[in-house]
Amino acid sequence: MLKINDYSLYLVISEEYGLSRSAVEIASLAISGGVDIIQMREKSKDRDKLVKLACELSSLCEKKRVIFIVNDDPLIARESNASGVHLGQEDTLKYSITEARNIIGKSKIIGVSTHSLAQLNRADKEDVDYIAYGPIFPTKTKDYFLGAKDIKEVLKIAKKPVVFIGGINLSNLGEILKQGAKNIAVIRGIIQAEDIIGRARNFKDRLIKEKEKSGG
Ligand code: TZP
Ligand code: MG
Repeated sequence: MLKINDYSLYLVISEEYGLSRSAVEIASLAISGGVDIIQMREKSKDRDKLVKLACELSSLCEKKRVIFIVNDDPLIARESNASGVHLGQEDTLKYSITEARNIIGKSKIIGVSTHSLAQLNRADKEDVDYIAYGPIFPTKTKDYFLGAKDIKEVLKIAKKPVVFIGGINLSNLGEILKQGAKNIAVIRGIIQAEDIIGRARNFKDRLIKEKEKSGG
């Protein structure tokens, strides 16, 4: 089973923000640039289209040994043989973590979104494999942001890998790495780059440098 290592670059793909490039094209370029994890996050496609796209992305990622995560729906994750599923707080009202685990199986990855220290604390005690925390910086996807001030506290609390998300770009990345962040997730910072390969590589190079600094 693929697992989430420290200093992972996690790309969340929403085709609608991809400047007319398809999700598969974005994924393929980003993989060439070195992303470690890809999530399909599509909010306006019907189920058939989601399953078809998930299957395409899943086989591409499997070939390239990249982790593939389906957002929102453990059944689609299972149907597409994804590496795992990512659940938002509201998704866990539909599928508890236990139900999601029963659907996708023990060897798969479950990630959960958290937006406060209280949610993070709760998620850390559940049967999840990683925790997303954010939005850290202003982002068009959410109407609020948490700031970088609690990153150290988050990392002190969490025993699971934490992926920081929200408005992360090459200019503010240093600020969160300085506080100890190891994994980052990005949407627009990568998928809206003209040169997706180059941009993913820039992010990944910074993470590799940080890993080397930490002695890993
Ligand atoms: N959850 C918290 S922030 C966010 C999600 C899905 C969106 C991140 O997008 P971007 O473009 O990297 O700010
Ligand atoms: Mg969701």
